[in-house]
Amino acid sequence: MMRKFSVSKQQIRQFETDGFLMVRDLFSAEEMDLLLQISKSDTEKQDQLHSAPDTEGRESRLWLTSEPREDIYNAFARCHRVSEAMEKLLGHEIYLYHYKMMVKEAKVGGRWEWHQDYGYWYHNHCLYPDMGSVVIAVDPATTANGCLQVIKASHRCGRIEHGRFGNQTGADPKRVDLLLQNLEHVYCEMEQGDALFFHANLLHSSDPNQSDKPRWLMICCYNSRHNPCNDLPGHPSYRYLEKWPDDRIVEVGCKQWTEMRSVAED
Ligand SMILES: O=C(O)CCC(=O)C(=O)O
Repeated sequence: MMRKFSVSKQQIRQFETDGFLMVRDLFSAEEMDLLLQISKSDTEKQDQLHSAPDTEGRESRLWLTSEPREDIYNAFARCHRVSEAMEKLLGHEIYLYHYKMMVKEAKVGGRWEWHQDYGYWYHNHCLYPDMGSVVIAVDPATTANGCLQVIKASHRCGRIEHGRFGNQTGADPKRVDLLLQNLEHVYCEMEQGDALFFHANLLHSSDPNQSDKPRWLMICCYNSRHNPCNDLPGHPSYRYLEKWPDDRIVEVGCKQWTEMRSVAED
């Protein structure tokens, strides 16, 4: 059965207070099976994977794009369940900034330093932190395989200084320590199909994957229309977001999966 979701006033208040909102079971098993099968067999995207090694040289890998295409990734990023919820949570008209796959393979997947996404995006000349992301669990994410961690309500502290750690950008560790002494540290364990909406100033990180299970997360990021920024590949300035009906996920996903299989059999 196709899911519907409309964010409630209480959930909007919770997002404003905490800087994040977990929505369990936002996507059905059928939708998640398609995303998992397609993304894990997608040789074109695998070729685009690049690495942002952590300070110990472990592999934190990702592909990232803002390309509008008739594919399952766009169907997730544009579907009403996500795009309308994000618009209500941020309180502004939004557009798709990019979508990406965060790949942490079993045993070798690296850590992500504590950071605010706005710590990165500020340098793209985004004027305001009126931006947000949704994390979609492609694999179950647990403390063992390096689920996302957040510092609750840290989005209200404003932008924190960021520096370089390995090949990553990370928030000032002294300020992170101070925040961890005062605010709640939350491990966001997720089942396949759960979704986590979070604000661009929320501090988040993740541990290396030392388990024998992969941890893939799809993350879709949005900017507000009123927020000017550089027009960069993968980080574009405003372009109208075409929202897709929720049932396009299965429709587009089945078509893409059939095409991928027929190419593989040729
Ligand atoms: O994949 C992860 O664990 C971290 C992702 C992240 O921090 C980000 O995309 O900003």
